[in-house]
Amino acid sequence: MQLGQTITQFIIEEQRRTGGTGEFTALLNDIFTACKNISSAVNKGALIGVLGSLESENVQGETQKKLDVITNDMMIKANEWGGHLAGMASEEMDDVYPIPAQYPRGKYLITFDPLDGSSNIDVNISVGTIFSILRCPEGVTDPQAEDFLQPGTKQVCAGYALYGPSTMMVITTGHGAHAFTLDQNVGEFMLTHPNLTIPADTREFAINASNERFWFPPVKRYVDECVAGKDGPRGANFNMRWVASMVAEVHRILTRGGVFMYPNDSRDPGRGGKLRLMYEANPMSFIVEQAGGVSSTGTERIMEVTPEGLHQRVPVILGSKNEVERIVAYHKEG
Ligand code: P6P
Repeated sequence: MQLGQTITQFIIEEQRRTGGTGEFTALLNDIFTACKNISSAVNKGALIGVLGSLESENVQGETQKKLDVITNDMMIKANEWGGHLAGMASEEMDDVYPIPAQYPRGKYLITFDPLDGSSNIDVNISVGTIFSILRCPEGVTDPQAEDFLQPGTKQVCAGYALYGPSTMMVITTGHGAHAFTLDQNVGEFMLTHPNLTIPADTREFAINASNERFWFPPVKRYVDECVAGKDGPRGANFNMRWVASMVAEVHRILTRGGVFMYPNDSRDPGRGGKLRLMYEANPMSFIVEQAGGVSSTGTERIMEVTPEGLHQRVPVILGSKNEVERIVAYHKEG
């Protein structure tokens, strides 16, 4: 591992260390290519007429942005032909995407959110692509939804691309979390932030405060104590952030610490919050844990949740270890 090395060199060194066949490396390279293409489209925005919304809704019932569909297609086109995947699943597709018959199939599955935070795209705020790689179950050549329903602990890789002032790629394969910055002139991600580490303590939290009237007591207690500042029970002042783009929030937390919360609330307790387990919560949890953080639903480790559906939602409380553990303790107290 060497500052300034390319992401391809980094993953090949990883392959040599783990005795890989090269199939995983090739899959990752196809994903990186897709994200570079998405970065280019997002960066051009209005110049190429990709902003704005469509008439359509996705399976979540959310109005689709043009770029939601365009970036989903980019992920499909970059990854369907390589022969490394047996199937794909996306926030933007109701069901599993089978690898077309003209292409060979491989031993991996991918779930992804092609453009997380896309409600921000028309106002030029950072968005991102989140992905998670699982092994296809032994002997399965035509994977169905249930073959994807593996707990987060089964992920072999998780990552996100952040399309911000810089385009960055953050990945983990279970040996730490590492960040790479896209050199637009060279067209390569270069290692700039090896071994990301989330400080165990923080004075910064992220939550959509407009939902306060719906929060359950443990979350309300935590936020009230933070807002009470140095004269309150925490004896310290806190800062709040809310970008409405999970990738941007998680990247900030990986960089300087913090807590991100999208909890379950009284609007629809059975729904389990807003964020999706398979292609938002699990990949981000893998990365956060590999950086020394904690990621919980409030009552259980997110990566140990047994999935029940491709688009299942879970409450998400992740970030600085000591703060997330405090919120989990408040959930235990009720
Ligand atoms: P709200 C984006 O739509 C997203 O899925 C996450 O990236 C983000 O953290 C959250 O939803 C924002 O939700 O309710 O504040 O718009």
